Amino acid sequence: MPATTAPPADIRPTDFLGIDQLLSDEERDIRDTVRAFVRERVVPHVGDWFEEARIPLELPGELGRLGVLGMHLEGYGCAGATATAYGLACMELEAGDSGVRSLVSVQGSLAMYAIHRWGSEEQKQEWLPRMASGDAIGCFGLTEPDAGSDPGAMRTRARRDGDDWILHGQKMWITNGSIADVAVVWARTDEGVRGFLVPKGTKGFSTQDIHRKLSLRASVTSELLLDDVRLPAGALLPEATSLRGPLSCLNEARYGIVWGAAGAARACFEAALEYSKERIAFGRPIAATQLQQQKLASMALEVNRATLLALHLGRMKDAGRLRPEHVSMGKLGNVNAALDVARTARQVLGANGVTLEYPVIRHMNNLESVVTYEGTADIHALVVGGALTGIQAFR
Ligand code: TGC
Ligand code: FAD
Repeated sequence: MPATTAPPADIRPTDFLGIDQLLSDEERDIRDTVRAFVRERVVPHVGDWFEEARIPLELPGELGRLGVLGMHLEGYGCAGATATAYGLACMELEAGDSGVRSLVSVQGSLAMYAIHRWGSEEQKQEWLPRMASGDAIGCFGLTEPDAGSDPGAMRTRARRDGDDWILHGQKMWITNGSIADVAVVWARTDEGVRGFLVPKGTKGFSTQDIHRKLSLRASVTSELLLDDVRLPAGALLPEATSLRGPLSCLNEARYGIVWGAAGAARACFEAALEYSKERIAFGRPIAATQLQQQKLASMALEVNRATLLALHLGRMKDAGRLRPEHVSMGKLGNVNAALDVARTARQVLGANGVTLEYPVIRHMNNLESVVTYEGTADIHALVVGGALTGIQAFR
């Protein structure tokens, strides 16, 4: 048997660099509260939800009581927490499952943020308190079958008809679509891209769930069909008048993903570390082999690096210095890192790594959606490349 030594007293394998010490007491409290919720309410069940391709409908209410829905927004029943605290919550939620973090991101950073930032006072009063408590669910319809990375190519159109608007088109890949009480729908108009609030049950508005996903299965993904939907003037988000409206919401959600990806990576690393110490091959724990230690060291490095990057962006956001290009670098770096960690961890688990008995392949598959939605890795590389060179390479 190989010689063993106790780890140095001031090194914790699950927080190698002591990043915990960079958080305030209040931030640690929020993080620990969300972590306890995830351990009790998500981790024991999420393998089944993933297998059954469902998310329990009680969960939004529970997340509302936990205080994480729109937690970084001010007023209207929202907690008004710091960006860093919100990020820590996203990290813990995604350590459970990307689908649960997605539910919270779409609700708080996309649908609620759109109303909070671009809506009228009446719209805020009507929707935000109910959305913060989880009594009403929102979704965010930007992507279309032929307009994903390039939302400016959208075909969904809204035209004025007297005081009303008539909305026609189709949205695709919409998280929470069929369970949403209100859809924030972006459409082309004669006045530029505008946003509309479409309540569930509005005549001409229907949804169709997308099935057979092998990623983000504990999350509802739908198509939204808008067949000459008549909406009153009060459904228009009055303050958003161009693509800047929806893109500003994406900054918020992408910021949460920077943290969330670090959480998914951490969960995979911890599963691999534990497994490697217990699994015996050739008469010794696989953790005693140089090849597995190299994998563990590289995963620990990526998890610590991703967490530090997320925390740095959080501090920048709280100081009002965070630009969309910074968020792009964070999303690009942390999701790619999380994918690397998940794939490495899956190998450490051998055959057990391909089952839902362990969290790793679930995270690995989920991260294929995370690297695609909210701007693909290519798109974020081009945003960073544009900022570095001053040359836009999209077109
Ligand atoms: P471009 O001409 O550059 O800009 C149009 C207007 O938007 C402004 N702008 C931004 N504003 C705020 N934040 C940003 N990140 C912004 N980027 C651009 C820009 O200043 C301009 O404003 P104005 O006032 O002059 O009109 O736009 P473009 O058509 O060239 O596109 C740029 C590009 C490619 C970066 C953008 O289209 C993009 O980000 N594409 C990716 C699309 C995307 O991320 N879709 C996500 C859909 S939602 C989703 O995936 C939810 S996943 C659910 C979950 O989290 O679970
Ligand atoms: P495309 O844009 O067709 O891209 C295909 C490939 O081409 C990608 O690899 C891309 O990087 C590459 N590419 C595109 N343009 C360029 C370029 N200029 N240079 C180099 N390469 C390029 N959308 C919403 O609006 N709301 C939601 O709630 C939502 N939830 C989602 C949930 C899930 C599970 C998934 C998978 C997607 C969701 N989306 C949602 C959609 C998501 O935002 C889009 O899938 C994403 O923006 C990419 O668009 P696309 O799939 O059409 O890919």
